[in-house]
Amino acid sequence: MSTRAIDTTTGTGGETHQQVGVKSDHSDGEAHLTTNQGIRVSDNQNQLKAGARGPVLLEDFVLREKIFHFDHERIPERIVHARGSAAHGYFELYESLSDISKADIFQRAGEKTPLFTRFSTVAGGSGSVDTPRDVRGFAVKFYTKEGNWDLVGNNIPVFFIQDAIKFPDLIHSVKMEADRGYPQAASAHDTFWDFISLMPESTHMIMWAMSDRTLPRTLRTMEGFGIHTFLLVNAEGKTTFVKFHWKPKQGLASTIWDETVKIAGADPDFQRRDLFEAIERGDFPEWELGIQAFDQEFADSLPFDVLDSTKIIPEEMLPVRMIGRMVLDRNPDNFFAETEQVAYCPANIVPGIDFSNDPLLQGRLFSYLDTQLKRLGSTNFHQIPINAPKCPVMNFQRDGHMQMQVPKGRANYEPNSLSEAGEDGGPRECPMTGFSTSPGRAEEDEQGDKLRIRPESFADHYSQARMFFRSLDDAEQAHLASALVFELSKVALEHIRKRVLSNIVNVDADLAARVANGLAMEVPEASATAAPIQDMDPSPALRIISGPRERATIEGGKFGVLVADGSDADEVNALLSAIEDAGGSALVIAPKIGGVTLSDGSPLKADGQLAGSPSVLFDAVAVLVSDEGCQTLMTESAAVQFVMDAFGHLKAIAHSDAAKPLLEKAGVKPDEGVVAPADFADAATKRYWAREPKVRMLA
Ligand code: HDE
Repeated sequence: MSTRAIDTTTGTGGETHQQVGVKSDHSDGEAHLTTNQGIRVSDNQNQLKAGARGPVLLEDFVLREKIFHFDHERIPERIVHARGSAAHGYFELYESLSDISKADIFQRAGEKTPLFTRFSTVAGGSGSVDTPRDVRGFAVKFYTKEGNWDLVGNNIPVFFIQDAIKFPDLIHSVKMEADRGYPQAASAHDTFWDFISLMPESTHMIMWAMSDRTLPRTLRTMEGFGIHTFLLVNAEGKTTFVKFHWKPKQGLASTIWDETVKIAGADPDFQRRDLFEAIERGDFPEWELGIQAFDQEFADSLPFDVLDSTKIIPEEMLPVRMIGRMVLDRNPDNFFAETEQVAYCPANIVPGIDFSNDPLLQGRLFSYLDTQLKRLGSTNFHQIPINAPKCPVMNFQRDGHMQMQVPKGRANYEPNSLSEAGEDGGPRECPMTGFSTSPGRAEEDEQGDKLRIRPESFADHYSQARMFFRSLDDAEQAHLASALVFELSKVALEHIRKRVLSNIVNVDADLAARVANGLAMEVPEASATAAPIQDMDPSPALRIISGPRERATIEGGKFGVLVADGSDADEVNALLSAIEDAGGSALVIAPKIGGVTLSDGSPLKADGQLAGSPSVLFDAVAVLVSDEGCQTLMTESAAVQFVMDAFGHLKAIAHSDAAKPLLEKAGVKPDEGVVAPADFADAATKRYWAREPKVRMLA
């Protein structure tokens, strides 16, 4: 056998260097592939061996360095919120808030502050799908002139627990079960519902979690909330309670459960892709930042405690005042360096903002710093570019793993008097402008005996759960009831199902009856309550469907236009233009990715191949086919399913006359959402909820 070496780099070396090379700034201006020590690499295809077929030599530092680095590429994923997507952007203030906060970010109308926002699911691992039924994280890092302010919230305004000490139990119960390692990214299993059934304080959050809120259509069509009550502090030291809200300019939209499940298979990265592509095409998502600001007197007038994170203040009681907007206008350059390494922490606040005594918030203040050390491996994680403040950082904290800074001077302690000797004594405290904790915090009961106790004012676990359920539109109530039936049907232990039902009886007897019926179980006795349940006024602002913020536009949406050879050229081109003119994205779906030949002989390229582009990926669809095209597609189950799902998911469907047989085969019954192509742009702004009882049995 020949032992002659083969040069596999010939002809491909240059390209390979361009693609994978670390750019090095050598004088000839070329991008040369180098080692991490800056040594140019001559061959990136072959190890150094003793003879062409011999063993590898230990002296091959190029190989050793490359494999060593690869072996260590992974870092621990976040214990919660591991799956996330992020973008850069800015916050723009509408009007000065100097009357209530001295925070620099809130002083000058029109001023922009850079930020980085990460959205996430909670329970699944970093490689899990984007669309489980799950709460979404909504974390914003504002790089203010006074340091970083992190508003680390969720897309739901309440939380499962009132006290941080229960968080590890909550998360253990929802994650994969301890012995079997499944299910991944799902709350529909015994341990989660066991824990929930034993924690009646979670009932309000459970109503939200089982509602359409946990099935956001995209990350762009969901709200965000700071959840806890925070404090704003003005220049005179006066404090005001505040709750933060993010309201999407895109409107609120969710998916239908069956659709969500199918999206998970069709495109596990559905929401990540949607956010990235929207920003890539210049369709920058926006949210308004709103506040509910109130004083102690207002807090005292409420029938619940503003320090209890299982409660909201309904917008009808205290309107949300919009104070600025967030625009996400730039995708990360590198997913790991930015989205993965970003380290949020609710303890990152700036002068003019302060914490309340919410026991959930207080517990979080410790957790995040601690977890970053585990995850990022060094106390110097704040020096990673995505975490580094955009204002000067000067102190005497020194050394540690991966120290990137080179502090100068003799003094690394404070106080010191080296400046008196003409040397640089380093930074000093700033009593006037530095962060100082608001002393009164405007709350009573601050001092007292050391107690492990839950205040009486936290005892009402059902009134707001009831208010939330009763505020929803009929269709949303039915989705919620059906979600409970679905989840509890996955709970094998009957005593757990029964205990959940007992808690639900306290929320609403009708809801409990519907869920019990869906499970073929008796409605049990209501569980004991720690406080009387109050009938609060419904809050229509909590609705998605027919609520004040329901999405009603095709702007920023994605629409699938199914074509085949022979589709009418005028009809297709007119529809594609109408969608684009209205600000939507029209995607041509065809049996083959190479495209089709239209009726006038012109070629039309496809954006997606039919089998890989089911209608769940689109906000509405059109089927524009000729008689012949229709006959062909009727023998293709993906085409029938395309239409059947669009109809079942209550989407608008535009169709050519010739497409009728395909629609009939897919079980489409004409209604106001089934339209001629010319009416599509109007029809596709919404879903057709009235169709739902005809296509689905809901609890
Ligand atoms: Fe978190 N949470 N959390 N959390 N949380 C984390 O920090 C924790 C809670 C939230 O995109 C972790 O960096 C405790 C409420 C978001 O990187 C960890 C408690 C809310 C994110 C942690 C809570 C949140 C996290 C895991 C009970 C809504 C993702 C990785 C008191 C207001 C941020 C990390 C991102 C992440 C702890 C409760 C939101 C372990 C102990 C309530 C959006 O530190």
